[in-house]
Amino acid sequence: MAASCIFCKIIKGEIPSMKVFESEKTLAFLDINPLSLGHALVIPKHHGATLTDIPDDSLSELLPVAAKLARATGAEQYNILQNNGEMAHQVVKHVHLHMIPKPNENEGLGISWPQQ
Ligand code: DGP
Repeated sequence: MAASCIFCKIIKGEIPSMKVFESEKTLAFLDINPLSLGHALVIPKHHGATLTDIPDDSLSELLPVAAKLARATGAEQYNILQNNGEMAHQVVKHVHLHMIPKPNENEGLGISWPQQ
């Protein structure tokens, strides 16, 4: 944990968030500035700024959780994005995957977030 990190504060419950998944090593919550309905962030509870700062056993959970959340939105198409460093447009210096669903044509989404 890093005292000044906004995502560590979310993990600790010091800042409110809309949590959509939690396990021992991973947390997912809705992005405060969503690019689409259901835009979620998947983060390791281990603090680290970029991928190389995170142990493999935490890193390896992130993509399966993002896929699980994508499935839960009902979206047939979605983006998974992950930025490392300011030149790569990373703003929050705690590793996170963006899961950004695209609405299905003429249907929208039928989001049903998974149980923890
Ligand atoms: P990035 O550019 O990849 O570092 O994106 C950081 C994302 O984090 C951005 O889409 C907005 C989101 N974000 C920043 N602060 C908060 C917050 O306090 N709560 C939530 N839910 N999301 C946040």
